[in-house]
Amino acid sequence: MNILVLNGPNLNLLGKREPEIYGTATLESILADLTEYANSQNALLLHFQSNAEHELVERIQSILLESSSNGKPVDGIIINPAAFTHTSVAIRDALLAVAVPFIEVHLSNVHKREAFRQHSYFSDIADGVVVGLGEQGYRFALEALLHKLKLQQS
Ligand code: CA2
Repeated sequence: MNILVLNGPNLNLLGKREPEIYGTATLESILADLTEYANSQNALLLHFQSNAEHELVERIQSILLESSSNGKPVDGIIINPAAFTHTSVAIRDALLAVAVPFIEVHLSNVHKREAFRQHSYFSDIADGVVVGLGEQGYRFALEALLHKLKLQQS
């Protein structure tokens, strides 16, 4: 099983700025934990972070090409679209087009923050949403996604 983790703009700064909001873990340490857990479950973790909306759209679209060639198919997606959560119809449309199950993750509790963070272009089409649990949220999302995919396979 191949799981793609997608992270949006500024998440490359995790652990380096604003630890009071986003925690002290770096993106590298979060990915190391996810990779270890994925491997223990015989799954492969793929990761892509970008500050550019079109690059995220292109990475999602590339799943269609990978599935029809001999590339690695993606079975599930964990996405923290970051600021694009609140703005991106383009990333929403790309996820709808590939139709791969996905879980939306937010480190902070967006519902406790500014009003503009309380609308997501993803939550109504996601298989699940994890909000406000910091770095652990990615791990919970991975466990839930693998569980769901295994149930679908059996
Ligand atoms: O809570 C989340 O995970 C967010 O997706 C993070 C986004 C924010 O725009 C969303 O409303 C909620 C911001 C990511 C910025 O990441 C940084 C990490 C470290 C230092 C500065 C920014």
